Amino acid sequence: MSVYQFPKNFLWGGATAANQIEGAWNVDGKGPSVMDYMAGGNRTTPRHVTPELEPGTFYPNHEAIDFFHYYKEDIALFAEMGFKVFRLSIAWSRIFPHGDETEPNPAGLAFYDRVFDELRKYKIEPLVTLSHYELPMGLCKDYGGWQNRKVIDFFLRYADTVMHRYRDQVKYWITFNEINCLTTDFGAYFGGGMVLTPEQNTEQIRFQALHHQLVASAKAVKLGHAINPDFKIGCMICYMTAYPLTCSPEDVLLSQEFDQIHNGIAGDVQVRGAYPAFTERFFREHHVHLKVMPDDKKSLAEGTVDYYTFSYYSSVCLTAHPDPSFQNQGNMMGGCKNPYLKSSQWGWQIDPQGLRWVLNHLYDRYRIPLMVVENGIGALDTVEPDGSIHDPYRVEYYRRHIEQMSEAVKDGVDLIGYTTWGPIDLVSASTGEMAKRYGFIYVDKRDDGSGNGARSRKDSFYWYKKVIASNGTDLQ
Ligand code: BGP
Repeated sequence: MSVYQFPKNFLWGGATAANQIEGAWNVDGKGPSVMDYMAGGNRTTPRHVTPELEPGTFYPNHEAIDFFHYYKEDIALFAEMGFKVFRLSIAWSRIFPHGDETEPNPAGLAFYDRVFDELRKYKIEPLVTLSHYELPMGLCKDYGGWQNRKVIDFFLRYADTVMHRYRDQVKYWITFNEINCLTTDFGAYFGGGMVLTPEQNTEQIRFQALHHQLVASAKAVKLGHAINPDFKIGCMICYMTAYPLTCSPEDVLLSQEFDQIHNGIAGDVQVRGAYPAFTERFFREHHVHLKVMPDDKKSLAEGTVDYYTFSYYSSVCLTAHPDPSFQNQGNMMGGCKNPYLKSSQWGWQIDPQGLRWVLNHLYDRYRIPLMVVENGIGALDTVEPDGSIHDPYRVEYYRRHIEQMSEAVKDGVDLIGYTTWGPIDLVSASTGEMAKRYGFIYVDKRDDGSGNGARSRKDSFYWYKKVIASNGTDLQ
């Protein structure tokens, strides 16, 4: 077994999002976010958005796992595992309930005071995402979400408010979760807060919304650095890893283009401060005509990030082969199955070496510190009669990914942290299920909302504790 070399102050921890854990969706003045209008689904039935809240419909994010009331207990459990960092998001609609108010909601701000105080008690560094798929519903309904440029100013008012308020409690910030999901159909509602029919869901609309988010992100970075020069502010990319299915040059070029468009555009703009060269041709050939304001270029150039963070779960293969039997073989991102990889119960291919590939690829490209802020496996867990939960599949998934991260560190990559998704069971973003469990901590809650909410430690809880205590050297 090789010697692992994670840096001494490596940030080990876990990651969550407000809408997937907090619940209390309308408590203390909170307004609804776009996720509060999403009904539950499952692996085969997609979630759907209801135009209004329907009395008979179950909305899993309304209660989630009630972190709003359990935060002390949950943070104590994170501390018991030895967390150095906890990634959470601030629910924008807890602070600005409708989104366009001029004054924030004091009770919403006070909630995060309590959470940050609790983290500080255990010396756990908060890593705060400003926007994690949770645009206030008011901005979706009245403004059409991120396709409307006015949303930039509402976002900046919100960012300014929370960055001032928590300037001494939070050092690490992320502007937008998985900002690049707007390059896919899936991103229109999740990332863009836009309710669109399939005909309206065009690249024109989504890339315009992405442009607005990129400008908003850059301005928030500049603003944050002015509020506290010690802030570290990062971008967050859903790393869509796509290999060529064969060594045919067509397949190789196709996967390169996929990487450029889906990962490269948002990454380059946020790290390098400008759209990459390949965008121009892509926009021209895809009839995307961005409305860019005179100052946008300057704003993007002035708001480059301090570090690059990303989520990594799986990989797919792509082929230019026209035979439809090669296409869409059951992966979430589309693409083809990789014959060398196994999949999770939800069909996500498990590819630990892909993580090493991505880390090297990103560090070669950007030369700034990297953080893996989401990585994990959604799985069905069984509670034994004595209450224990044996989850060797989860331990195996993490062990293999951490081994590959350590290889990347030895390759010379400047990797500063790792937050697993999610350290505690939470509502799945794509399916709304609780059954798709990610946690080291089990939550007694089912897909229909039943359950008493009690927390318990799975086997993986003790394993991750050992990993952190040994700074990633003891993975057995
Ligand atoms: C990422 C999101 C998270 C999270 C995760 C797992 O794309 O940033 O919010 O949910 O995926 O996905 P899911 O919950 O659909 O299993």
